Amino acid sequence: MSITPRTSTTLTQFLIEQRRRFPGASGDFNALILDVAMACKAIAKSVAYGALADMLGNHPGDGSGSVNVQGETQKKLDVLSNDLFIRMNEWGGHLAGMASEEMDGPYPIPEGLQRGKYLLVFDPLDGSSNIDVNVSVGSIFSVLRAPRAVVEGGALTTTDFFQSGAEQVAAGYALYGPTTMLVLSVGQGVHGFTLDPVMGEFMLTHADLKVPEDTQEFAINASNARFWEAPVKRYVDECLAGKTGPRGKDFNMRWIASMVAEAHRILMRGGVFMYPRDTKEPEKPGRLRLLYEANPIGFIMEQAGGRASTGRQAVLQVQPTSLHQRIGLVFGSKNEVERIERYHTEPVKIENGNPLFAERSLFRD
Ligand code: AFP
Repeated sequence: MSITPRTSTTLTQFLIEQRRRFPGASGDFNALILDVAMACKAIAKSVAYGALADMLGNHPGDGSGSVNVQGETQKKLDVLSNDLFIRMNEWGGHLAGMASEEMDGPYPIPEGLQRGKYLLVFDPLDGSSNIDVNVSVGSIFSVLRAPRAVVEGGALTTTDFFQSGAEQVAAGYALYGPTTMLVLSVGQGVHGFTLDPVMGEFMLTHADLKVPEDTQEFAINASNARFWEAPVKRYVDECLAGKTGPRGKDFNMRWIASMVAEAHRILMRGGVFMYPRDTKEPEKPGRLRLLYEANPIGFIMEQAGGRASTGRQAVLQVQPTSLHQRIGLVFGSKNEVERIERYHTEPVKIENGNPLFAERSLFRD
């Protein structure tokens, strides 16, 4: 269904129009998305106040630091954003539980509050290493259906969240950049809303976003080059070789270290993002987390005509096995992602005992 952009359409109006497709719908889902949007507005406000509201730096701010389940130092805004997501979403009666990058285990809806039929999974502040340098950060979220037993009062368990990305009911992100935007898919394309800071409303400004199939822009943290697997080295080498290489065209490179900002750039003008599986920490099969980073961004990309992959399979088909599972991730313009997948299936040529692509790598000494 194509939606004509009207900058007078609010997120609420958009959701009501979408709901008309399901005459029997209770309205719970719309109310949930509006609660998520409210959490994002509150986070946007804290991000915007920055040092004025003592929002920069590490949590708890007394120098002792706090560390999340991933072993990462938490910023004050990581902790605040997580609290805002919980507070704004636990009371509405639409959720049976939540899980977040910043919490070790699942968060059940407290006794005395009504339970609902959805689960919410989120990274409350992605790219938070960028906060102190005033570069864009964002929140990423994924909505799943809760198992019936949990909706009916059974205990919430970690395995309730082990649903493949293809099972997501909705996914989206908020980007706290020069403007605050909410980008959302409820499984009918991808739509972008810009926060009108005076009205406090998200307005539909980017209807039916599509990722161009081809691109000349790629994003990867090149400091990891020595840990890349051969197919990734090959792909990057070919991009760097530009017009004189096998691709016959020049490429440009970007790295923000805030995946949500990279995803947004790719939605706007195409590109490919890679944080592939590598050999840097062999016990970790990638840097990014499946349930609250790869799956929601993968859903958005696929809904916008792009592709998201581990390099070996569509990311949305991966069966999760743990809450904070990490995974290699490649997403963006379809033809480029498919090319990278193809390189993963082609046999690596060996010359003098070394993989050919590693030997030719422009990142090698
Ligand atoms: P933080 O939220 O801890 O800053 O991590 C951001 C992130 O998960 C993702 O948004 C970036 O693409 C990636 O990590 C950056 O990782 P490098 O620091 O290794 O480039």
